[in-house]
Amino acid sequence: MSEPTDIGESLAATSRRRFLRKGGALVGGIVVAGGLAGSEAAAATENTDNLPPNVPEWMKTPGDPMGSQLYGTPSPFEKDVVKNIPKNLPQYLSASGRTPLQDLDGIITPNGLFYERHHGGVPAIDPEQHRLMLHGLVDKPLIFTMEDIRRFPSQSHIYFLECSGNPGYKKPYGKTASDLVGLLSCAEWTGVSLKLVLQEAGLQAGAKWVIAEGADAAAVTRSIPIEKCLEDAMLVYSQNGERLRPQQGYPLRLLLPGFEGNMSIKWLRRLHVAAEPSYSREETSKYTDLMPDGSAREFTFFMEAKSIITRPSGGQRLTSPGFHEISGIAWSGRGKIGRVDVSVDDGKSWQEAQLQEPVLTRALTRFRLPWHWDGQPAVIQSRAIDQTGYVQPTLAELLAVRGENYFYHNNAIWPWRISAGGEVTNANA
Ligand SMILES: Nc1nc2c(c(=O)[nH]1)N[C@H]1C(S)=C(S)[C@@H](COP(=O)(O)O)O[C@H]1N2
Ligand SMILES: [Mo]
Repeated sequence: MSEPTDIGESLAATSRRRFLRKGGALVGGIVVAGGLAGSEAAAATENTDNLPPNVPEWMKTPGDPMGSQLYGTPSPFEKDVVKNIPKNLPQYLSASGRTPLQDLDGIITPNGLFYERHHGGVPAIDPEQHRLMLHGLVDKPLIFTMEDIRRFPSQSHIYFLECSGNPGYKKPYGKTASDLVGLLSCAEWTGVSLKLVLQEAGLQAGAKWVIAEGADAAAVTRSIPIEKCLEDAMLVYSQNGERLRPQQGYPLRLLLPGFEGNMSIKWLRRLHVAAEPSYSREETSKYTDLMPDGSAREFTFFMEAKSIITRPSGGQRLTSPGFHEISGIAWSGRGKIGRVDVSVDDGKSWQEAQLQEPVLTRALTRFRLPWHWDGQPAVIQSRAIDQTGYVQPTLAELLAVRGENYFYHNNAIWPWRISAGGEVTNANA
């Protein structure tokens, strides 16, 4: 490792300079030298009144009183951490807003930053007037109020949700991790096991599909195989502890862990148990992949293993050579992430990243790799391997199989290019 060994010299250069301490693994802050932390250069451009050894402004008077905010919001200094609504796409009724993945830590998406994707706007539903109808091949057709749903035994699980149009382009445009894969979020969901609700109505012989319909203007409809309904499907009313946001399906949504996002019907109003799928718009004209031989992949369901480095990532900048933690997220609709490999040399060699425990099934998994950047141009990327042994493909590998027509289900590796100046950009763009 090359690093400044003379701390005095490093400080003289600039008080803001980060350095590695010899033998230590951490990035140092500012060492207090002679009671004065700011160099002349820094003092010229920055207000140092609030820096040590001074007592900062915010310690001199009491802070805001309790009750000034009845629902907490982030610090005003975090005002740029917001949903990413692409301006190059028409954003009207069929719209999407992406999670700013590059600004988040851990695996849980705050509710205000959860991605949103809707085909007919966000309906304003009064929960008192909302009903879920369950009919078709059942012994006892039922209509539930929200109160009825909440009387069932509840359960909570952490699962990711990803749109199959994430990013929805074969050539990845976009600058940031959010531009590329921001139609992805992860939350703790609370609700009822769909299996339990189906058992309440009693499934009849021949029940092979459950057709779910939303109460929005688009009446988004998808057919779900009965096996999934009896496995881990949930009827969800809460997200990260509070009731669903209107954008996420308030007051009730379906959640199909690991399946493509459009099947997790929001504003859920109807479950029709049937022998055949409905062949709705969302499973025929949309969300199918036209293959080179002219056939179409339909009912693909599972989101295959995928990962992305979120730090450092597009739009960010490495301020100086030295220690940088490479950190990102990995996920698989098939189950748990088994391993994540990271390459810092344009794919020539790979190192195994550390996975944050606990690794959860069908949830995001945070991975990390300590890295020493030598200040030279570099290409960094991650590759997820899930518990089934499936390996996340490169874009070239994916294109070779899927051809030029495909749009959905793009789970390719996204490399980032780092320039000598530390700028991070999309290496595929
Ligand atoms: N009723 C209804 N359900 C819906 C949609 C919709 O437009 N209407 N959009 C689907 C799509 S395409 C996705 S990716 C997910 C998005 O869920 P989110 O907005 O909570 O992130 O919801 C799905 N469920
Ligand atoms: Mo979607």
